[in-house]
Amino acid sequence: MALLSFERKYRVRGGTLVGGDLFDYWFGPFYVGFFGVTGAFFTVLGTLLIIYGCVIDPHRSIWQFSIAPPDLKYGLMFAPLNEGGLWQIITICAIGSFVSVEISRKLGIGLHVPYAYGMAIVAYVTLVVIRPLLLGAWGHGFPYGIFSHLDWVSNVGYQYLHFHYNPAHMLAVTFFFTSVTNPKKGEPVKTSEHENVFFRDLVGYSIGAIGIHRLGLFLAMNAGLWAAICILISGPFWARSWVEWWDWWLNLPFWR
Ligand code: 07D
Repeated sequence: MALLSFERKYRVRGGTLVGGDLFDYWFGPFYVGFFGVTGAFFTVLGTLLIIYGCVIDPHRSIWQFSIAPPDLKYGLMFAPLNEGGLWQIITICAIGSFVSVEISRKLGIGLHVPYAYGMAIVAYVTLVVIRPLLLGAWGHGFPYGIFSHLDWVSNVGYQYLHFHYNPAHMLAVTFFFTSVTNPKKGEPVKTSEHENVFFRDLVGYSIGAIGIHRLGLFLAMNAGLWAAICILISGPFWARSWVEWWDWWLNLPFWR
């Protein structure tokens, strides 16, 4: 029995990417599909390994649990399980489960949904795969822990003296803040019509009901994209302080 009346329209055969009819069925409210099977496999294995990592962690507080990547000495090799190997397998499971998604094709909804979702995955993969690969060691990935990943962000930030001067970080932060609905204290969150009117008054152009959503998607996707770029360039393409990067401005010929 469909949960909602319109599910009858969507719960139809076909539209699968891999596996044809084999996994083309629903488990309660969840669509299974080939990627449902791979998704369940990686999620269960990854979660069990995270629990195992917490059990063998000498800390006994959820804030302090941490599963660290291998030491830099292991470079791009596999590390022993209790010396970062666990982090490596959890990373494989995380990526395996994050990419196990095909619901848009199945339901016939727009590909903007997976593109938007994909941007968060791009940021994560940049942090734990692409940047470590470019720097030559898995040890450049961030540790999986609540405080430990915050320490990593702080440490990596200060390696470049002042991360606020990273131009791509500036763009990412601006895009993040522009895509947040943040009414004044005591005021209710408004409808998208409010944003539409705001932009009409600001730039003299009414973008329209669909347009305001397209703008929102553009802002949100760029937030993730520039976040990925800001960390990708830190190290592989710029190894000095981000404050120094701005020297090009001081060196422009017309100041001389
Ligand atoms: C990366 C996450 C996607 C999530 C996924 C799901 C699980 C489940 C799984 C165990 C993109 C994950 C799944 C958790 C369990 C497992 C595997 C989304 C992602 C796929 N910064 N900064 C950002 C601001 C400063 C620094 C991004 C603001 C300082 C560094 C964003 C400020 C210094 C890095 C941002 C500020 C510094 C960042 C993060 C203010 C420190 C990054 C959002 C107001 C001294 C990171 C791609 C993001 C980055 C990043 C915002 C300050 C350093 C733009 C607002 C000055 C080193 N900062 N920052 O990326 O770019 O979302 O990541 O001061 O690496 Mg910053």
